Amino acid sequence: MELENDLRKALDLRQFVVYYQPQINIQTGLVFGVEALVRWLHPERGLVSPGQFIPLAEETGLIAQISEWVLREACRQARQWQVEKSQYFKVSVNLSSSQFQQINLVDKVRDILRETGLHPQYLDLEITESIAMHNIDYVVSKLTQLEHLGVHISIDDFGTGFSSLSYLKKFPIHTLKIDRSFIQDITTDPDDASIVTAIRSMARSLNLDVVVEGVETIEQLEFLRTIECDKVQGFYYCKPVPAREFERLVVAGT
Ligand code: G
Ligand code: G
Ligand code: MN
Ligand code: NA
Repeated sequence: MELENDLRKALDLRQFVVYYQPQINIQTGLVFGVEALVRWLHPERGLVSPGQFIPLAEETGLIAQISEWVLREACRQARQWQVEKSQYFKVSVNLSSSQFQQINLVDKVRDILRETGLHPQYLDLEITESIAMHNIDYVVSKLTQLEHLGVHISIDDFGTGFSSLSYLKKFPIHTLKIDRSFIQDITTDPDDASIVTAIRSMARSLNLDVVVEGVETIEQLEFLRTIECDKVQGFYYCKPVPAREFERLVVAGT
């Protein structure tokens, strides 16, 4: 209850901050994208993870405003890196399930792109399989409208949703983000290795990109290299960091 009251005031008090985690192409060694991950800087509790407050925001209906703020802030920052640093990263923003259900989602995205000056090809929207499975016809129509805007769509946490794979040919999506639970033991568990190899191969024949999440060790990275999973994200390279630190670590070094 107390947390709920605090959450209501958090936007006005500017307590949210977006962290960024680089996505690297291990073939070229270059950063091609960043995932935007929101945090709540609570005055007493410190840094509150979205895993804790997103569900509360969903319950209380505060999610719409918070999500809109994150989307705008991530687009603004990505555009600023282009203008000030000549760095053209694709920025990935997580869509919550209620955000995806919003009837004016497409208009909102269009308005924010216009307002921030970010070209749609640099925005990637991540939806989870469970969102995607909710109402197939609605999802196909929404994603098609977003695709017409020119933004990219990724399926987040891919492989954990128990969903029918038939949606992969119905939906206009570009990227599968393989869930980090498959990567954790990839060098010791032959089943995980097989699953990731199979997803890679399926994605290639469906003409989908793959990003592997949760890469933490050089051994995992070397294995991924052998199965030609070139796009990775994870603590091995960098944890999610504030924009200024991202600039120091990534932009300055490129
Ligand atoms: O970065 P972290 O591990 O704390 O993120 C925890 C979860 O919160 C992840 O599943 C992530 O996708 C989600 N998350 C992070 N930022 C956002 C956001 O802006 N919107 C939504 N809907 N989820 C987010
Ligand atoms: O659900 P989603 O994939 O959006 O969640 C992203 C979350 O994964 C972020 O909260 C981020 O902090 C976390 N994350 C990113 N890289 C790693 C990693 O290498 N290991 C672990 N354990 N978590 C990671
Ligand atoms: Mn994500
Ligand atoms: Na994920």
